Amino acid sequence: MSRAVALDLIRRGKRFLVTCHVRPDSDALGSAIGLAAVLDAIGKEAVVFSDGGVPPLLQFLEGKERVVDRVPQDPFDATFIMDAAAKELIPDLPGKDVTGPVIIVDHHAAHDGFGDITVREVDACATGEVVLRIAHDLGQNPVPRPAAQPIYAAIVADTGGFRYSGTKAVTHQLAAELLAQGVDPWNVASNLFERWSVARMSLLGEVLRAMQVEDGGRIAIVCVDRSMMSRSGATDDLIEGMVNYGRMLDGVRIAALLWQPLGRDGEVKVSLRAGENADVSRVAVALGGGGHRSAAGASLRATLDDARARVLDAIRAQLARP
Ligand SMILES: [Mn+2]
Repeated sequence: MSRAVALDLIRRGKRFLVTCHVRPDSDALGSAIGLAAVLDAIGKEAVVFSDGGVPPLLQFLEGKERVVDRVPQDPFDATFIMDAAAKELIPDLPGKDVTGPVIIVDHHAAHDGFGDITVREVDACATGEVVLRIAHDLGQNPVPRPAAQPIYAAIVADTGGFRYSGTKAVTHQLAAELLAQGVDPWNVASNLFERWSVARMSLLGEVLRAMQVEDGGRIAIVCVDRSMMSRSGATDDLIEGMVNYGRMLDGVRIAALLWQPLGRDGEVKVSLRAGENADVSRVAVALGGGGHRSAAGASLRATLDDARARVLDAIRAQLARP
């Protein structure tokens, strides 16, 4: 329904701004570049804007050259914001006189409710899949070649390489369409899941050494202090995803990773992951944060030791629920 409204705006308009949430991941920026390539193919003009440009880890995306880090000040017929479920993740944009109506394109279940039009399709495994639906509606089937690689990267990233439960038969059908366009799957997969820096690998070593299991192996918890960060030479962004290693342990129902962000004294960030049949969103809410059933987080004002005790209490309370 909202997709129909967005399609109508596309058909009637000529010039579009396409952006995504700040600190973009592959789904966010891949979807933005992919949508812009679809708009090119139907004779529209599209500018891709990313706050801070293209992050180092996303330099492999084809079409990254078109990404600008400043919004042109002349008017657009509409602005698309890809993969943005929370208001605070929206980049700073000029006024409506420049952006035109703002269209949110997303697949997250939880949504703050902002933007003039929302194309939120929660049955899609990635925002990239929503872009493919838009492309097909616009008669671009198969999707044009320049859109294929960034959309493939979006889907592979958000399904964890076709592993998460959001992976459906249609996911593989769409992947087949993209590979048939000439996308190199190993180039995308190696850029998404390998090519680690020495600092990131060293940080993983610190995380694995510091990991502790509690409650007969049902909880894995690791505290990362600043000395571990500096020993490994890692920057804070490299902590992303490290909590997953706790969940890999057989028998672990909830994994937690606690760390101290640089320059924010007294603050502890908490990342939570749930195995099957566990729910970390309620643990996060109990700690003043939020998120999804399988992935959530919170931020505490505490020492690392106190934060660890509070997190363990909240996890135990959740696991004790019937
Ligand atoms: Mn996504």
